[in-house]
Amino acid sequence: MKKHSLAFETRAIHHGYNPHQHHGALNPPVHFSATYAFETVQQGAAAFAGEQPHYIYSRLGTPSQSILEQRLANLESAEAALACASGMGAITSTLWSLLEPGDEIIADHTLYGCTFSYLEHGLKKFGIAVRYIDLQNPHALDRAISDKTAVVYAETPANPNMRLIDIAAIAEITANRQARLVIDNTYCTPYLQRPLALGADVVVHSATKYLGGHGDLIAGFVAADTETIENIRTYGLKDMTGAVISALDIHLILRGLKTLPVRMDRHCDNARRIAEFLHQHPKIKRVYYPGLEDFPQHELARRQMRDTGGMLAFELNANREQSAAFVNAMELVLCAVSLGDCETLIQHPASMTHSTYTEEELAQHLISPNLLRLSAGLEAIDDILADIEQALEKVPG
Ligand code: 3LM
Repeated sequence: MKKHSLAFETRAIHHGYNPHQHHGALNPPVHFSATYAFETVQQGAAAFAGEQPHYIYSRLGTPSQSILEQRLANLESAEAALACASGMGAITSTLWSLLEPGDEIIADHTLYGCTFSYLEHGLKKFGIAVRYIDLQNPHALDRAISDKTAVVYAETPANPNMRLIDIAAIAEITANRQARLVIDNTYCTPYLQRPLALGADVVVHSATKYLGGHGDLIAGFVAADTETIENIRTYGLKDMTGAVISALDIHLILRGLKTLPVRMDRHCDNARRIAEFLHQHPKIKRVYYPGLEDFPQHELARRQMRDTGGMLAFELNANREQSAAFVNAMELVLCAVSLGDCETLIQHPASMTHSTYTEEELAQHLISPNLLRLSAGLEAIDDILADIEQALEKVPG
């Protein structure tokens, strides 16, 4: 059977692993070993010099990590991938590798709270200029980009307000420049969206979310061409961040990937039903979900994503305290940060995931202080809707 003809669902289960080369074990072996023995000093020296392939030390990779990385690269349509200890480990290892003092990074207005904090309080401190623009409008990038711009960075959909970026349109602009386009694909996973195929140069992920899928690990990865990945591995990760993925988490992500397509379909269906329910409810002011017909970028979502995702955001016709009371009234739905878990989770970005922004910065970065964010879980939809309905009944008005 030709490998390239296999569907995503099949590759998520099989790619890069042959049980018959491992005693028939259905699941890849996990190597709980920090270091790897050489037969001779000469062999060790050749491995360190990169002249002879040999695992050296787990900060540089392990055999089980290689299987995971081959699978992730394949699913993201990338040449190579690097697994990391967290999404922030992937983002920081990548950007420390791509940027030099004096460079500029242009980022979209809306970023996950810790990514914003890393740019604002990390990169800036080390002589890198950080500029935020509205990447929903490619012309704005055309005007802003210069020879100093080394990286253009965006999430799509953006966390938490669901703004979409037209990856192909932005990539057309960066392709004619020095700048590398880095896309955080956490919200979509490669099952729903493949930024590299649309022209992006690098993809970063929090694997803590849908890829692991069960809220029991912290991990991340980056995917790109082989040269870029090896630079991030041997410089950004090895020397700058040390954000090494653990052996157990490698196993858990390989396990999570097998059910990713099945789970994503259900996450998408549940999110769509919740968005439609909230959309028609008189106590709801606005719903942000790309699958709604009146979502401003509904057409772009249809073009760029296989389905419209498991995340949504909304505002109540209520003030901040009343919105908090609504969340507190939930019984089944849990008030927690993170996303992509089996459990439906709700949280208040301004005081939780995006509390790294000041009140002024929230406004500048288009994040409403009353916004609530919901990660649709895998429970029966009627149970989720019943819980939301009973909590809404407790909101005055
Ligand atoms: C959250 N997000 O609840 P880790 N990129 C995106 C993310 O959403 C995240 C990361 C990177 C959340 C975490 S907030 C205290 C909890 C789009 C994480 C970072 O390092 O694996 O957490 O990924 O929105």
